Amino acid sequence: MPELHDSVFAHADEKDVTRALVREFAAQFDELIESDVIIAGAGPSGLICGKILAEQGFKTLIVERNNYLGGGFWIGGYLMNKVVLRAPSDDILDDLGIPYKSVGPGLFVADGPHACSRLIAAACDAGVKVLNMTSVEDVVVREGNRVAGLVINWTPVQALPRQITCVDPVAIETKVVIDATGHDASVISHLARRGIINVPGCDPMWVDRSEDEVVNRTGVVHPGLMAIGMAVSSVYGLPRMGPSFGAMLLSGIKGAEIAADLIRTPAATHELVAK
Ligand code: 48H
Repeated sequence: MPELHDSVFAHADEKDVTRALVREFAAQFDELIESDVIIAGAGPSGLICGKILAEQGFKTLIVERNNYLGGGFWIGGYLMNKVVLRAPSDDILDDLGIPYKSVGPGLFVADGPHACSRLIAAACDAGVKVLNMTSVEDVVVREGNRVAGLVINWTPVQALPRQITCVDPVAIETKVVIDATGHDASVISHLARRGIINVPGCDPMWVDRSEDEVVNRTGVVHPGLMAIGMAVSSVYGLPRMGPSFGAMLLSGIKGAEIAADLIRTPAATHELVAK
């Protein structure tokens, strides 16, 4: 053991720490002002989608309004941190190295914290960059209302009383925006409030129907804008599935395949709108 007066750590002054923080953040943020794809929401669908796109070499940014990543994947349901999934989602758990238990024919249970942390690590390892504590405030559009980016602001700014300060947001541009914000479909709802698209919200629960439908309807909802995960249910009025997470992962994987095609052939974003 070193003596109390010996320093174990490398020497640094406060200014060095502050400079390291500011310079590294600013350099990364500068890089992310233009990306190949922005995923709004770091729940299970957004994280797995980002992982696959980053693995393919696309510059992938996830914007998440909370400090923590993982969305509803930490807590499976009813404040119980077990995640239930149906086959064939066990293949994805195997790929991610998430331990799980078989509890019935084609029915599996994993620990929420273990599953969620493995998924976050996989996305980060693949090269996904994250702006957390950052909320989507609006969309950027170009000709024909094609979505070309997001308007973002620090999440705590929303908590400031308007009479104290009004902090203008900034905008970031991209080739494809993916709404992975869950029930709220927060990005798509910015088009809905202007009457450009309809967001009916999800239908009552019916797990056996809903998961297939979410995956089937995953895709482009408007030029430049896709929906994955629970946002798909909200946009198409599909039944909800409760705390069963396989469709979130499969929807994210399908969304990544579609986004990759769109990034490679941008003209397709104008035509390929899911019916
Ligand atoms: C930045 C935002 C904003 C915003 C929201 O809810 P999530 O876990 O989303 P999915 O679709 O990956 O998974 C849904 C699943 O968790 C679930 O709720 C299920 C299966 N429900 C079934 C049922 O019947 O209820 O994650 C969405 C993420 C969260 O982390 C939000 O904080 C974030 O998006 N988010 N981020 N700007 N405006 N809005």
